[in-house]
Formats: sequence, structure tokens, C-alpha cells
Amino acid sequence: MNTITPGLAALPAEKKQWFVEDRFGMFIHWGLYSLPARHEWVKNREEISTEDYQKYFDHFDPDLYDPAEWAKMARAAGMKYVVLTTKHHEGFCLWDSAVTDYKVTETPYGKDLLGPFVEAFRAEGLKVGFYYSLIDWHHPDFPVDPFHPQRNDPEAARMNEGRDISRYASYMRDQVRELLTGFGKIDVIWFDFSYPNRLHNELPGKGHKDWQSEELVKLVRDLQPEIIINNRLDLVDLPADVTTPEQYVPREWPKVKGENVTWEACHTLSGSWGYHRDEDTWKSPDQLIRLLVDTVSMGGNLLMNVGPTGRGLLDDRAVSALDVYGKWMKLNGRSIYGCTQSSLEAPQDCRLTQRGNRLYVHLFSWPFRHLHLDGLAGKVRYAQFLHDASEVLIVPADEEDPWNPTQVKVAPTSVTLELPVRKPDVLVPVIELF
Ligand code: H79
Repeated sequence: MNTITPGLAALPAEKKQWFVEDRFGMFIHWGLYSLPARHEWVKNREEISTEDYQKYFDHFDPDLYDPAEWAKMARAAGMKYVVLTTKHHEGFCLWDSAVTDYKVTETPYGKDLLGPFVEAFRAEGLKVGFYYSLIDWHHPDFPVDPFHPQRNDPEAARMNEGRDISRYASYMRDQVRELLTGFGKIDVIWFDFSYPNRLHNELPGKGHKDWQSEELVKLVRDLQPEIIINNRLDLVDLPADVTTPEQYVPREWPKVKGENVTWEACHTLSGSWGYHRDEDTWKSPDQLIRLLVDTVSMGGNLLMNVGPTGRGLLDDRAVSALDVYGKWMKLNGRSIYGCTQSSLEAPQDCRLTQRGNRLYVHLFSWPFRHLHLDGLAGKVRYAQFLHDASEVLIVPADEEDPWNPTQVKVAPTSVTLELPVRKPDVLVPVIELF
């Protein structure tokens, strides 16, 4: 357990209000790994040496980069905030950092990418977040540990001579200071990630002592008092502002020490975070919408990732996925923004969200004619489909079954809705209850 400096408290709930109301953000993974186009961990997975990885730096030239286009697409998809990888595990920086040459301004592109990015997204009204990798496979003081690309290099032991992770921790603080002073108000900082020894049978991992996490948090709070900091700094006793399950759907609202926490699921469109040319595991339109609904129905946010190409474009598959969200959110966003988990139990194959006393029923499968909502007897005055505001009839509580006249159709504790036989042409139809 760590001892936490008094005063290093988490952000109060009112400062996170915008975040839980916005519900839907865009994650962007962009770096040198967009060129090999076979996963952002390619350097690690294929144990590529720094010399061999250099070709991606030498050819990084996103001539079609237009952040205003990305920002428009994010906004059209219904996303309200964005988080960009300013530096991923490969160590390459998208801004003109003063403390390294491993940065975009030294590539053929030759210009800062981050300033224009921040400006473009702010201009579309989105909040802006920075992802910053704690792991760095390029920095000369980052140890060649058992999870490093050069772990099997015969020179690994020699490479490690003189490496000093405390110098790396200080490098990170320098970079975080640049990021949080050079680009105006930043709304989220997303550190990624810790793998402390205790999780790996005492193999030398990396945790709060290596990163000097407390110092980082102090610095961040000092520079940007309202910023949201995620939970990957290995500060077990410091309540994080947001808990970030990755690439899975929790079964219930995530808890820390038994308490529901502010949380944000992050997911990929295709499996890889970085642009992956050959991947076959793109999520279906239906899955994309369900991921969002599932998450909000358990009180969380969804940060959905895109991986731009080496030329700076979102490819057609990503654009189609964003279109799926845009089309659905335009009609159904009211059941997402400002909504949270409902205290009522959802009917089979449904997900509930709630805002005040508006209840939203999301239908993942299509029942035949009747939908029974237990526990709502006497509480619903009107029901409509959200996508077209067409009335959904409420079966009168005393309506008898003509084929069994002693029997009423509606259970005493329930509200029963009469659905059309055919499912409306919406990926996930939503019924709004007043
Ligand atoms: O940036 C994206 C991913 O590249 C990064 N987080 C998202 C947002 C990420 N990649 N992998 N992971 C997070 C989890 C990785 C876990 C493992 Fe391991 C890597 C298991 C084995 C190798 C951690 C490091 C545990 C052992 C070594």
C-alpha cells in the first residue's frame, strides 16, 4: 500500500459533471506504428530493434492530416470529447518537445501536430484530453525489463547498464509540464499503464515508485486543477478521478472499495488501437451501438477508438463506424447524454438508462407484441419511440384477455406496452417513458 500525501485528493464530483454527462468520447491512437499498420504494440510483439524501427520515423509524413476533418467527424458521431496519444509506448512525441528529438518536428513532416489538433477539436466544441504513455520503449533510461521489445536481445544486459529510471521519471514530468502548459486548458490526462511486480510473480514490472506517480499527480493538479486524471498510475490508496476498464464490458457498475466509481470503458473498432490494415475483427454496427448502451446503462462513459493512417486519414471502415454512431445518436442521443443507470430491473434483453424521471428502454432483441415492465404500475403516463416520437400504446391495466375472460392481460405490478409486430428500422430501438 502507498502512503498518500494529504491534500492529493481526487477531483470533487461537481468538476466531473461535464464528463459523466457527455458520456461518449473519441480515443485516437496515432504514432509511428501507423506505418507498419499491424498493431501499436508491433515493436514489442515483433521485438524490433530501435535501429530497425527507425524507418518509420524516417518516413512519417502525414500529408493529408486535417484535424478539422477529424473533429467534424467526431462531433457528427455524437462524441463530446477526445483523447489523443501524445506519446504511446514507442516513445514518439506528436508535439515539439524540448526534451527529446524523438518527435514529429524531426520527421519529414517537420511540424507540430498537437497545437492544430487541440484548436480544431475545441473549435467543434469538444473537450480535449491527452493520453501519455508511462511506458517508453525508446527512452535511454527506461529499463529493458521482461516486457520490453529488446528483452531477448543478447545485448539486453549491457543495454541496461547505467539506465536510471528516476531520470526517466523526471523526463516524464518535463513532458507533462509541456503538455499541460503549452496547449491551454486540458480536460483529461490519460496515463497508460502500470504493471507492478506484484502482478507478475515479482518479475521487475513498473509501478508508482518507478513513475514517481505522486509527484506526477501533484504536478498535474498544480498545472491544471480541473483536469480529470485516470487510474493507471498504480496509486492504490489515491482515489482516481476515473476508472478505465479496457476492451471488455463489465458485468456491473465498477466499484472501488465497494463504492460505485466514475468510469470510462475504452474500446477499439477492430481489435488494434493503432491503424491496422489487415485486421478482420471489426465490430458490427449492432455491436457498436450496444457497447455504448451497455456502458451507459451501468453508469459509465464510452471512449471509442480510431487509428488514423500514416497519411493522417481515417480509413473507410472507421468512417462507416462513425457514421453508424452518428445516425443512431442523432435520433437516440437523448437516452445517452446526461443519463445513467436506472434503479429498476431491465426486462429480458433490454438495457435501461434514466435521466431524472425519464426512463429509456433499449431493446436488444425484439419481443412479440408485448413488453412488460415490472415495478412500473401506475408510474407511466406516456410512451414513445425515441427515433420518431411515435406513440407506443400502454395496455390498460384492466384489459381482459378475450380468450380467457377472467384473466387481465397486465400483471398488477407491471406496465405493459404494445409493440408493433415489425421492429422499426433502427439498430437498437429506444422507448422513452414519461
Ligand atoms: O493504448 C492502448 C494499448 O496499447 C494499451 N492501452 C490501450 C489504451 C495497452 N496495451 N496492452 N495493454 C494496455 C494491456 C497489456 C497487458 C500485457 Fe503485459 C502486455 C500483458 C502482457 C503484455 C503488462 C505488460 C503486463 C505484462 C506486461
